[in-house]
Amino acid sequence: MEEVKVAKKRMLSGIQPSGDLHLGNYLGAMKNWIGLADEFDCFYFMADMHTITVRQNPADLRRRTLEQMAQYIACGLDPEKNVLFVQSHVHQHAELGWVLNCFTMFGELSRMTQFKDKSAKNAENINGGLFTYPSLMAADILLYQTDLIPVGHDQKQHCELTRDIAQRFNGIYGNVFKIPEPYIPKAGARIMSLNAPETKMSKSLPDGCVFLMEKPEDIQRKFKRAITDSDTENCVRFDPENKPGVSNLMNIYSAVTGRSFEQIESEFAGCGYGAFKPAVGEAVIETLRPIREEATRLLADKAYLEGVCRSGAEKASYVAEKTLRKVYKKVGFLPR
Ligand code: ATP
Ligand code: LTN
Repeated sequence: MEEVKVAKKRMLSGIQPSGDLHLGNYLGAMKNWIGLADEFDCFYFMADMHTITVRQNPADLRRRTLEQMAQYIACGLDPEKNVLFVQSHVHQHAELGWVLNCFTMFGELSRMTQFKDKSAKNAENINGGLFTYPSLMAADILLYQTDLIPVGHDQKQHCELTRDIAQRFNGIYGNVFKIPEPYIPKAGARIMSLNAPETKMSKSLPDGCVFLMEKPEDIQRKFKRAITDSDTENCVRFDPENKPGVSNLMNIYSAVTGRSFEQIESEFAGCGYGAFKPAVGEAVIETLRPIREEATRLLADKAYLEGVCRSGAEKASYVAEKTLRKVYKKVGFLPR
């Protein structure tokens, strides 16, 4: 019998090269990008255009963009099987971003929590790009007719706005964009800071943040110092409301070992926090070790990484151009 070929669903995601990649990025987003290339058509990029919504040192931004590419590959993204590219290398993002700006409402953008958080943190530079960031993110996604967006929980609101923009556009012009869905992991979607478990792990709080390229002894020190809860129970039990510190460590341990919370509770029954914290540190170190080693090796070969960027941009551009042409025609731009 003849086999019927079903088109693969498309996955797309990006991370801003605004700082070094950390465990939150890895467990919330990247871990769900890996090993899917046989089942999905995968596109992953460095969101450098989003990064300049906050002022950057140009040399650092260039260096981090290439380092991030090395870390994507080191995590297991084979550039032969996944399209890996730099956002600013594919001009269609900026072009569709402009068009979608004209289909995104001021009120919608005003409600975005990331905008509110970032404008509170950068009160001296609340620029237009920071405000319209979600229209560019919608363009990133919709250009590729994406089905699934593997991201951490904090990006859910942006993904929902992307769907609204796509539906609005399709409602006027017909079926131009595929309506995408966020793909958020069960364990790891919201990793909290090790020393402030009420706030998300973020590079802007480096003491409570574990970086992918960090030395094992530094990682272990951060886990040993992780804030556990001030209850007298001293017992490893999942209870995010009353025990946010321990629950966050359990979430991390579950995400890196694949064990359930019940399994973790029985593994550490009667052990107390003193034994649990270094065990989580050790499990994280062993997860990150091969990534760090491979990324270091790749970074020594700049020409290879630049070649990956070039061929990724070509493949991405080919797909993006098809959507952009269609959009330009629909909105009434005169063909060149
Ligand atoms: P910032 O520190 O500026 O808030 P960030 O570290 O959150 O930035 P992003 O580029 O905004 O980095 O996020 C990249 C991806 O990592 C997104 O999919 C996001 O949801 C995910 N992510 C970031 N932090 C966490 C976290 N603490 N837990 C789970 N996922 C996270
Ligand atoms: N907004 C995201 C980064 C990002 C993204 C995207 C993620 C930009 N464009 C498209 C998924 C799909 C962030 O700040 N984490």
